[in-house]
Amino acid sequence: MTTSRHPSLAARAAAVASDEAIAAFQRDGAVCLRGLLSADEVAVLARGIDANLAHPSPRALVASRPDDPGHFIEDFCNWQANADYRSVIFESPLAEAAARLMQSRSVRLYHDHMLTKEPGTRQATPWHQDQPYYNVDGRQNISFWIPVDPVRREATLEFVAGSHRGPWLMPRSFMSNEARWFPEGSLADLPDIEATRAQHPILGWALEPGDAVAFHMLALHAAAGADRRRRVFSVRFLGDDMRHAPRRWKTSPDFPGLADELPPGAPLEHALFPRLIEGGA
Ligand SMILES: O=C(O)CCC(=O)C(=O)O
Repeated sequence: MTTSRHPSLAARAAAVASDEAIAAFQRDGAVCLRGLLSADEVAVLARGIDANLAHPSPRALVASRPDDPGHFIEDFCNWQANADYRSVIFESPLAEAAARLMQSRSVRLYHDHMLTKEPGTRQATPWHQDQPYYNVDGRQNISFWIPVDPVRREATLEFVAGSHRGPWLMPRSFMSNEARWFPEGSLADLPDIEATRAQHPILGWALEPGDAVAFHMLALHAAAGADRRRRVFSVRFLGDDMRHAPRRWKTSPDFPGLADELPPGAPLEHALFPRLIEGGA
């Protein structure tokens, strides 16, 4: 399945995902795109997040402790059930911006991920890379972190510039710090970035609704807790060279049964991962 694209989307994406932004994404693994979404698109997305919060899926999880004065909730893979998510994923310039930044002819949806921190949430999102949690291999990939509430510099998503060049580092569970994905010892552990912040080229931007931060799935990133409400939609796309990499363990998110349908190394040609822009694999 490939969706038809409105001609204006390419021009909107080119205005924001400029040549400078492409160079920054390729160099740093993360870039801030100001005003990528319109006020109407942000309103649709906020409505989608509120509906998702009111009716979380069975995949939702609480990522804060019971004694946290706030609340951190995540949910995954809801685009098929949530019409507002679909509208923003399929009808906004996100896919065109993804193609430009990834330098990819094709763009395929990977999944959506909602992350809301209620006011007073102490729980930080620890430093991590996303790709080691996933069932995909390849370099042409991208996530957009899209807040629908203003986010101050102190509470924003931060990145270690250049970390998207690798290596892969040990993914651990956010709250219990367990190595659930790769066997203990099989990947190097992350350095203690918080303890040595001055030694790392850390990037982060205060954001207004409509802004989006685009980042590579290997970019090291983290976020503090939230003193104000912070509703975020992250959506992830795959480019030409991305391939299915089934794991022996449950990935996050999990795609139950997919390994029986798609062989290792195959393009993600499956109804779960619709192609938004044609070309390439
Ligand atoms: O929103 C957060 O706190 C973390 C976001 C994140 O890790 C992601 O979108 O991959």
